[in-house]
Amino acid sequence: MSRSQDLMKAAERVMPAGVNSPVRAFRGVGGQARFIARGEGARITDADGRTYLDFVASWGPLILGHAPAAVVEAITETARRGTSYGAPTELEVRMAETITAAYPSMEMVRLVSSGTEAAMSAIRVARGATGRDVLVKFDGGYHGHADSLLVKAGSGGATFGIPDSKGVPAALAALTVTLQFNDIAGVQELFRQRGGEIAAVIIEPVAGNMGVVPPAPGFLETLREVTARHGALLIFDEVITGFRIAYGGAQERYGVRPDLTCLGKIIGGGLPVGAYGGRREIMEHVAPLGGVYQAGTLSGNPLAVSAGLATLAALRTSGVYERLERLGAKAELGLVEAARKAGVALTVNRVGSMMTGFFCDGPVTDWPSAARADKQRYATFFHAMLERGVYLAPSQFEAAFVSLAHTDADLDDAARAAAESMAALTK
Ligand code: KE4
Repeated sequence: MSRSQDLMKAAERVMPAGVNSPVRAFRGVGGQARFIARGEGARITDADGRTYLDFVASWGPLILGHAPAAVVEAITETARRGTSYGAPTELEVRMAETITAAYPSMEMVRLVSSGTEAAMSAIRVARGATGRDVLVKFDGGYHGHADSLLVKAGSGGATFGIPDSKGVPAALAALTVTLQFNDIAGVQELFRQRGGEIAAVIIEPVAGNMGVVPPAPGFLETLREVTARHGALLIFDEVITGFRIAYGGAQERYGVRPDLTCLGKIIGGGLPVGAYGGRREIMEHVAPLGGVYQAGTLSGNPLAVSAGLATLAALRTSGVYERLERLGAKAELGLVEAARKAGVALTVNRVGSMMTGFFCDGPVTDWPSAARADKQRYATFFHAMLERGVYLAPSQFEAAFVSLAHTDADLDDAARAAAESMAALTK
């Protein structure tokens, strides 16, 4: 019996499936979830002392890798002065100034403690500011687990085939309309029919929760034009893409300016931070300025903000995004070559340092095409890589992340493991 197995037996007695977030339980790929004891740079070590090259990066936050010295130092220094006050601190001002400087569309921002809170709050502000109720999202899009967003949701919703969660009142779910990602005609038709009812469209500008799916040329621009024309707000959920695919996120990379933006993950550097923000006249609806209520005991927590500020400072070093692009391209090539040599059907979608290899033929441009991927084959590949010391997301419908801690030698090792694992698929 391994230590992870022992721990999972104890965990299952006191936590649902022994985990605090569903995807960690390995139910999407089967087998024994690894309990992780420590992380260092590009690697994690499990409770049995086995070390893995990590491409999950805590689902995106760890763009610098595990336990970077600057982040550990920032947390330690801040903790020595106290951990939380429930009162404003200078650190929050610096974080808000850093975010609004990097995201010109965010004239004002509110810090919260998770991406879920950011998306939930952004929707409430959009409904409060427009006086409308209908929300539009995309099949396979995941924006956290707020009720209105657990409709045709991606990530765990897609992995476990529960895109529409139990416990969400039908009356509330009916206010969420879903479209297919990249379906420009579908967006135009819906707005032709119901434009006046729609408070907001929320989108991951690069989808990361059906696996990685980039926006088709013109898709984001059309969303921007159609929502503006009908008085609906455009919300970019950049919880994954923010500070990941460019310092200024997807809105910098694609040059499309949303009305509201959600951030998370990287801005906390591995500690709990989320944020939402946008044009001043929209954010002035937020309490205590306006009538849209949102609050949080640990919002803007000094420790978490310190970790985030240290992370964002490191991302302002010149050459960082060129390195992430080069490493991402190298990782993609390793995967593509491994599949080609083994004669395995694989479609790799990549934007910068986030990518997904779908085990299917043909392009993956939306949820229906992503859902064609062979989940069993992904699970077999996942375990073959795990045995070879490479830790991928335990779900076909998630992103793999390269960090600044990954080296060329690490990616050569990962490519070798992929070549062996792909070959094993066809034996
Ligand atoms: P959190 O509440 O998990 O911090 O953020 C929710 C969220 C919002 N928006 C996007 C685009 C997201 O990807 C997420 C969370 N992502 C998942 C994995 N893709 C977190 C991992 C998990 O659920 O355990």
